[in-house]
Amino acid sequence: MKISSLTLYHVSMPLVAPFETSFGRETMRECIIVELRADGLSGYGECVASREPGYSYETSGTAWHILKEFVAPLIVGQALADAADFQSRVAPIRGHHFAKAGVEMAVWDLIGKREGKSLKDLFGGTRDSVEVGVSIGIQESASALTRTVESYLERGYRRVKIKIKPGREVEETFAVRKAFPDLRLQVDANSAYTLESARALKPLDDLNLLLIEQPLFEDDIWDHRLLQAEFKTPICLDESVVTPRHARYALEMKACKIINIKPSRVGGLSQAIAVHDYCLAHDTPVWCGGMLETGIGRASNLALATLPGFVLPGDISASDRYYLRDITHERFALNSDSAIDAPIAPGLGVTIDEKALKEFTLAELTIAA
Ligand code: OSB
Ligand code: MG
Repeated sequence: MKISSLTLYHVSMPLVAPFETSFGRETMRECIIVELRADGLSGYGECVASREPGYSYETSGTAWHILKEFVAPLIVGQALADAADFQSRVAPIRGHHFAKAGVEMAVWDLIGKREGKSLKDLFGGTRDSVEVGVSIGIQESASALTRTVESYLERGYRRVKIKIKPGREVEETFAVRKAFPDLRLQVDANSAYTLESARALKPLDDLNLLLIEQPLFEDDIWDHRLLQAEFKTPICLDESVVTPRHARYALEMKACKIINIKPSRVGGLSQAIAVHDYCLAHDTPVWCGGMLETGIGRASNLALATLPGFVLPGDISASDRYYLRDITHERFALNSDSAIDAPIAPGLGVTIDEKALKEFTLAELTIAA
């Protein structure tokens, strides 16, 4: 298919509630929506780079720059065969995985629409719905957190992740565990500890958590290996796994027992599938992480998580957990079994609410052949 144009929409959308992690607090969520046109079709993708470089060095500003100056010239006016072809074209651009992943998603949407197949079918997904949980940000107090957890359990979520940071972990996690002894519970530190300060996490090792996510620095697979040796609870890597190679390093080093897969972090859905395949072949459970996606990225995550290795619930909550108003007409709802149906229509299986997209757009740029 010949790419006739690429359009970028820098959007900012109000979250239903502020989301606080060890790296900051967000009340508005920024991202870049990518639209590719080819052969009379439009394909959409979501680049999850946010306003600040807190989770990753990439921001909506760096992604805009990389997409406009470097990715667009490599693909606009060119014939693209598939995602692998896209990856080989952008290979000379070092890093900037969020930027690349946003465009790769649009390529998959185009391929699916052209072939009349859903992403789930293109990927070879093996289930129609995906078990999901909810990721809860840092709250004002341990009791406020427990009340927030309870409200999500009432809404039907059966797996909860809580965000932690130094000084806001032991009391919080103990309070939630005491209130809900049988809850499938996990914690996420977003790289807030060092090997030394991670000693504070030791009491959590007795709380029967599903996993402890990314306690240490992003570039520190080795120290995670030292930490995992001291914990019976599985360590799960998020930020540290940025390529399929890093998944291999982590498993060979025994730095973790579980991997959180985010297509954005590894540079695209094709790379996410490669990490999945590697983990499946090495008996390592994976689950699909989230970046507070709009309906576009949510559809993509759901399709990915239909693959057989995604055996733990994903951070892919219902649309109403994030946005009162989304930019897709489709909204994703939680089924009674704490699962969400993967889209079945061709491509991502979602349609754009042009009016909402326009209202949330801060800047727009089209690069045409
Ligand atoms: O570390 O998993 C994370 C959101 C933004 C950045 C990083 C993370 C998260 C989440 C939210 O935990 C997951 C979701 O989309 O619900
Ligand atoms: Mg995480």
